Amino acid sequence: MEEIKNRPKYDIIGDIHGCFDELMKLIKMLGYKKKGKCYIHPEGRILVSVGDIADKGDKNLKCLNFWINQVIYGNGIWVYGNHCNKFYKYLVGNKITLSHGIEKTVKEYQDLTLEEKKKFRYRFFKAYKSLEYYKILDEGKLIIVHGAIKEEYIGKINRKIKAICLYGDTTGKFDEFGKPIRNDWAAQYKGDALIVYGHTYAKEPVIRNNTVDIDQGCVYGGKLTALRYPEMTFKQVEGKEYVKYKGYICEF
Ligand SMILES: [Mn+2]
Repeated sequence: MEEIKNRPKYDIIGDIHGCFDELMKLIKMLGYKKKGKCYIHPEGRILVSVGDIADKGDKNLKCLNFWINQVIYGNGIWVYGNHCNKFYKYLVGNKITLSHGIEKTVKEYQDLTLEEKKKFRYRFFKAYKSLEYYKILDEGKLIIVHGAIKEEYIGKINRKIKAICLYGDTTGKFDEFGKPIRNDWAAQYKGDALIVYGHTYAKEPVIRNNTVDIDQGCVYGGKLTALRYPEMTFKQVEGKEYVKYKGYICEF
């Protein structure tokens, strides 16, 4: 017990995708309280997001604003997700396809006044530019990533690593739903660091070879999961079905 007491403690949240009500319910359940602009925990626990904070749900900007505050005011960790990255591209003026839920986030953003847009963009960039593709925590014992990472990539960064972090270990092939087919990287992982990731919708958290998938498809009527580290316990809330899931639900 003494060992756990002195270690940093994190509450790592799975893919939120605009499910603000569920997020609030979960963080209150975890014991976080609002102080100033962000939420803090009386025991000094830190909130962590595996990315994909917006798109598909009904309160996308609220979710982004929540994490922007957590990051800017120094009480949160968030790693890049593919959806976060797409919205960043939109905000800097790149041409993107308005599908897969981002059209909802863009609509919310477009409904802001000019002044609000300017303020939001400034805050988003400020937070976003401070983020990383994967985050090494607890002296290398814990890695947070959105899609996937391989043991030999930890501590390095290049184009290929960025892509695997955002999109998972994709094969370049697509299934009949049009979703990229991914390699089962977690099945091959042999590292000592615990890797906590999202991006792959599974009914319940999947624990394999020191990896944990905490994307339980909240926005598809699944659950929003928090993994408490280092205790390795889960807290979950039920999600509403904001959008129908088309594809295979990962089952192990
Ligand atoms: Mn994703």
